[in-house]
Amino acid sequence: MVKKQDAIYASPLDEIIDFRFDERVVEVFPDMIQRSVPGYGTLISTIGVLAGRYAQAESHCYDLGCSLGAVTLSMRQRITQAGCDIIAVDNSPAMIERGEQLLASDTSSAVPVSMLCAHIQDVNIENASVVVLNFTLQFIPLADRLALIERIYQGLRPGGVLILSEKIAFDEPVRQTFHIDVHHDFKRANGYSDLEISQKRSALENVLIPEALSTHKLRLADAGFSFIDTWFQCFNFVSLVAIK
Ligand code: GEK
Repeated sequence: MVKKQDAIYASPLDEIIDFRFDERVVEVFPDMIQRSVPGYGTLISTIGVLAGRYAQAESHCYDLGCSLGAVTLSMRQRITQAGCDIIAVDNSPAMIERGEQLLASDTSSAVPVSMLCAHIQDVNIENASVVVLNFTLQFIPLADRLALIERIYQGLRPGGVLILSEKIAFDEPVRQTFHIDVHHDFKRANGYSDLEISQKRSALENVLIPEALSTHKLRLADAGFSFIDTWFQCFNFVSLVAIK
């Protein structure tokens, strides 16, 4: 796929409105996420590997907040257990429309995929062996997060896994400053200007609410998960596994 370059925040804007996953974002999304999230490619390919290990025969695998379906396609290539399918969910109609086109051109595997345009808070999770929230929980209102994690726990089979990737915040100011500074260096190294970095940051301020790693781990434990570990971290971007 040819990646169209993200220049959404390249020119000065009179007013910065809250970030939305609309058609303009969809058009540049692969470039935007690759240049903004350190380790994105590693995360996508390794989530496929984890799904390959934890998928159970005759179960559902969920990609919640699937965007264009990068995690779905990676899981699809790695799942070999019989009778599995993937349910990919996003509440952006533009993402789902484009994601369905990309899925239609993927001939790498026969694992069935359904793409749904819905709020993940409304989706029934059942008979699941793998559930992925790859940078999605951070967009869910704080008050809804525990209920969602609890529903995922209830819908997982014993031995099933939740893979949770998030941008995180740090309680200690010195640590917070370090991680934000090096993340901005990462974005500069990928060609974003200071103006783009600062306008995007303002657009995300009320939309992407990061929490501390300890808060995520406590919530997973409160929901009932028995094994919880960080398997990936680069600066303020982490991915956790939680096994039922
Ligand atoms: C990837 N996982 O490429 N219900 C459903 N979808 C939602 C909701 C909601 N309530 N809120 C936000 N989204 C992807 C990347 S992007 C992360 C995930 C980022 C969707 C939103 O429409 C967007 O597509 C996605 O969650 C977050 O691995 O851009 O930082």
